[in-house]
Amino acid sequence: MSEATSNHAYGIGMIALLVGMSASIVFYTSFYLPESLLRPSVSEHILHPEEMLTIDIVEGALTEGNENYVPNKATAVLTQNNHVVWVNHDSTGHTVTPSHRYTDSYSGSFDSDGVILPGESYEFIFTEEHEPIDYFCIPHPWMTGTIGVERSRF
Ligand SMILES: [Cu+2]
Repeated sequence: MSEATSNHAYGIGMIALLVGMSASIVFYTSFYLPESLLRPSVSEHILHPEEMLTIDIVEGALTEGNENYVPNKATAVLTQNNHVVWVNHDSTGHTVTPSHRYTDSYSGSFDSDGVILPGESYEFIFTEEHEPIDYFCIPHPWMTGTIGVERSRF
């Protein structure tokens, strides 16, 4: 009798263990995994490059014919200066708006989303190599610039 009871208890224990394991697998694949796959893993050297690349929106940028985004055709290099900041030194608000929607798989949508007020800035971390992206200012569409992203050669 004792042997039968212990076999029975062992069977229940095994079933409980299997149920627990399958519950963990279901949880892992349906909740944990999709969450962690949402953002790709990006090298720390890309997330924290050596320098930032500053693009100045210069004073007087709103006037057609004046310089606006300086440097106007900029190139960021991954791990070196792919964290880009647009600083508005002008006395009016400006935007940084891509001509064609651009989404970085880590940082999301590239777009200042509304105006950058005087004295304020817009930052974006580019994590992927890309040919020059055209961008402009919504209130002053003659203000245009490009930002390209290259892979480091070292
Ligand atoms: Cu503007």
